[in-house]
Amino acid sequence: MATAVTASLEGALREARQRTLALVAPFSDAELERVQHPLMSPLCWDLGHIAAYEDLWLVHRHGGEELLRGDLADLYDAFETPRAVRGEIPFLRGREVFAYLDAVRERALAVLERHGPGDGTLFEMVLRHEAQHNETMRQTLFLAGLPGGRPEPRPDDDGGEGEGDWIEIPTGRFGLGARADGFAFDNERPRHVVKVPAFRIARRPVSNGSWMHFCEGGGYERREWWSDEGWAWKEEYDITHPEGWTADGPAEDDHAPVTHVSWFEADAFARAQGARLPTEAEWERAATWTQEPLRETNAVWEWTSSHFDGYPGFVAYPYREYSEVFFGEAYRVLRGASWATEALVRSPHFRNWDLPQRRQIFAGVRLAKDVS
Ligand code: AVJ
Ligand code: FE
Repeated sequence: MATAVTASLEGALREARQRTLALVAPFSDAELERVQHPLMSPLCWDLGHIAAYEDLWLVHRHGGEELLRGDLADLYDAFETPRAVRGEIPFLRGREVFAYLDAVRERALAVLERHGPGDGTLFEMVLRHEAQHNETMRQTLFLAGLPGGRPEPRPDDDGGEGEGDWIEIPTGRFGLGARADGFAFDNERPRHVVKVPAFRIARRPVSNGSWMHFCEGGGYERREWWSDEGWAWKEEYDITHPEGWTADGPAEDDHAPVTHVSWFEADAFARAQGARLPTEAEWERAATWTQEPLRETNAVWEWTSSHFDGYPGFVAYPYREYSEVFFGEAYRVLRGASWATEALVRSPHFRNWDLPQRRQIFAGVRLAKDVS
């Protein structure tokens, strides 16, 4: 007999799939198979990978059954088959990949009926995985200039009100990370108390208009605003504005948050304003600070100054390759969520990460400052 939990997981799985299918509906098989950008997988690789992940975690690990397509396991494993080679491999194409999605889903629902959801964690993880790949696919659509890669104009647009305002948060201790109950990714735990010195944080993310000023004020030419690594990157690739701008500037409104900037650019911009990027502890303290809420935390991912690392007492779960293999100096943490992030994935505890030169991600900047 289906319990309420089972029924709600079934509904959530159905909705996640409807969103995935709607995202790719406008495209021909050829468009789905093409490598749209060297940094990204063909869209139909993402589709097959979504199915393979669901089969692995729900049917095989949770249900104890054989994989439906064990022969495809390596090909759809992000580590065995890195993005750079995904254009050349014999992944499923055309209607085969949609049939694979359907067949795995049927097996997953049968497992749910037979075994129940367990503590629900693997189902919650698989749901979020599909949603996260929707955002990855939107990054591909953005880079390719295809529909679905840019936000819709916002009806509740407030004209950028409050840009330039700072919120001051006094020195204090707070619990960083997700509580022990409910779903969270391994890297959000354990929750632990940290002391955060007083700081200021901008009420809103930096807008396109402010970034335009930065460009016009020689932002990309003033050596003193850039880190050594950032300057070398900018010179090598001749970067003069955010990804996706034309010679006339941004495609979206002036007061919309600037998007598709690298960590290097975010860091230089902050220095040019006499400010800095927030640490992730500052970001989470501000995002959970009830006295004065941050605005626009769901518009762009926000770069922080923090490297991606495990919290004290970190335990990898359910697999090392979700987070642990990325820990260290190479990656920077982004917080918040973007317009392309499903509600399910949005959380003040969620930690995203990417390399400092990356601009495919829907990333912008929120400034911070010391309290002097
Ligand atoms: C958390 C967004 C960095 O896309 O690499 C997807 C999410 N993990 N499949 C990524 C993820 C495995 C991950 N990010
Ligand atoms: Fe994945």
